[in-house]
Amino acid sequence: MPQKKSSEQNGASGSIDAAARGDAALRRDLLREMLLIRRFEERCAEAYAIGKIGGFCHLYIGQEGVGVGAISSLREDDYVIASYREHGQALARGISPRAVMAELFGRVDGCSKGKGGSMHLFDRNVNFLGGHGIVGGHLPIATGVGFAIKYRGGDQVCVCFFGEAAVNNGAFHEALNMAALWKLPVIYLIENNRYGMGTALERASAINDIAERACSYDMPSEVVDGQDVLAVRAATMRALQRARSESIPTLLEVRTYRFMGHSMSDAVSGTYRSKEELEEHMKRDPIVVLRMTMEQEDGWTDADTSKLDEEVKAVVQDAWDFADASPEPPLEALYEDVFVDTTS
Ligand SMILES: Cc1ncc(C[n+]2csc(CCOP(=O)(O)OP(=O)(O)O)c2C)c(N)n1
Repeated sequence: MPQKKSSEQNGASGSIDAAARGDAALRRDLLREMLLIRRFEERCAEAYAIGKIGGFCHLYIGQEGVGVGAISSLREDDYVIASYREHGQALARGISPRAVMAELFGRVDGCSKGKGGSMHLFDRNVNFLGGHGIVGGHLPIATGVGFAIKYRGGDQVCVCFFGEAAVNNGAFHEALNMAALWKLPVIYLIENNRYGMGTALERASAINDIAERACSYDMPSEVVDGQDVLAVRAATMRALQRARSESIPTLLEVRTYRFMGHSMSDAVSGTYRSKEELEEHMKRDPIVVLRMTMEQEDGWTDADTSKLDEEVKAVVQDAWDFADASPEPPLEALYEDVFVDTTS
């Protein structure tokens, strides 16, 4: 969905919670975005099964409220950087469904010219800085982006998405320590979906309330309900305000759940979590949670949902057709974009 221009954002100085909840039109936009991601990814699973998508592919289904909630509160000139589970964030940031699907199909019209694939979506036109496959590898990059913003005297913010398993990686400590020490405008947003592949958080982390890790860096933090897109928006807006006005970083622990397997190569529930646990979490589908609010507050109906659903399905079909018609990159493209000469 379109992000706000800086002038609009500066004018919104009222209560953050009220701004986060928005009006019926905003809530409809948020629902549309989450539905688009859901339908898009369902088609990704289908495309993977018939060999149109190859390599790794990690679906975001169940976590849509996190990316949509956080990104909807950003300005166009802010930055987003993400891990490999980033299809939803890329779409929410405004990379077109056509360019994302073509990238997944490995085609020349993809946002990374068909050479990145699922884990390496990238588009500098919307300040979407990837798509990174190394767990925690992009956290120092986010800190570097924060440094660049401050060095240039800007008031943009960099939002960095990563999974909870990344907090046990040395890069997490180094990146957050430096951001706190140098007061950099970065929001480190943990998507705590409770599992790193098949390993539960409790089996890998000495601290289970991950937000507490912010104490080590004297950094503000917040625990957020990731299944409530409006709560994610509100928490992100609070962090944005701190980052823009005081250049203070924030650690957000957003608690969510993935409804699918870790990637397309493992079963939905596997042996590491029970069917009952999965079913319990699926009761708090972020799309249903927002829809219920809209039914109560906006007079939203099932017919409205069906109409929106048909609309986004058509967008996804168009993306599929576009991707399918796009050619594969030529062999010579292997040697392009490998090295950028910044000296000339
Ligand atoms: C440095 C590094 N170690 C191991 C891996 C293999 N690996 C890929 S995904 C993953 C789990 C990461 O879980 P989390 O960070 O919680 O993100 P989620 O998959 O839940 O979104 C691991 C260990 C990797 N990609 N990079």
